Amino acid sequence: MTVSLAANSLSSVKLLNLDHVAIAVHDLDAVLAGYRSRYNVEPLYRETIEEQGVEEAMIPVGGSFVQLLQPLGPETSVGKFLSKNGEGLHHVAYAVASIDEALEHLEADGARLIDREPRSGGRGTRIAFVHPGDLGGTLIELVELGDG
Ligand code: CMX
Ligand code: CO
Repeated sequence: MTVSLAANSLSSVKLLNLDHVAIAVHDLDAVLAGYRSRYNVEPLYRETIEEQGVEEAMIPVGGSFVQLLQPLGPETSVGKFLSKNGEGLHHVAYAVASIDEALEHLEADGARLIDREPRSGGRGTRIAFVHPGDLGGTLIELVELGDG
């Protein structure tokens, strides 16, 4: 029975989709205009997320999004990243069925979590970050999609 419990808890934290790749930019309008003219794509959502210190645009590409992030100030996560690295790939985000179960599993597995509790993301999602020092040098965001 222990075996099937372990299998269940692992299947509930499996990555379901590449939800988005996020790119840090200085000028959201300019980069959106570039995506429009070069790649013929349009954002589906655009919103300011004070809690994350960003204005973001979500461009659908197939079953995933490109998330363009402009910082609200130099002391935000993305503002600090930009001043250190310049524009470029900031994080990858994977969809999970249950963010609470995913965080519980990651903590038990010894992951270096940035968030122990989920925060509010765009599109009514619940999100949590895993430190880039944890695995593969990549900042990872987990996303639980809302009902809408
Ligand atoms: N990708 C890869 N490595 C990164 C990174 C990133 N996005 N951001 C920082 N790092 C690395 C740095 O290069 C540095 O490495 P070294 O120690 O080898 O120099 C290390 O991580 C620490 O970096 P830092 O500049 O000191 O930055 P902080 O520790 O202050 O913050 C982080 C880094 C990841 C903890 C912070 O940005 C964070 O909490 N991020 C999560 C929240 C977030 O990014 N929100 C914006 C997106 C919102 C959304 O998607 O909706
Ligand atoms: Co993101």
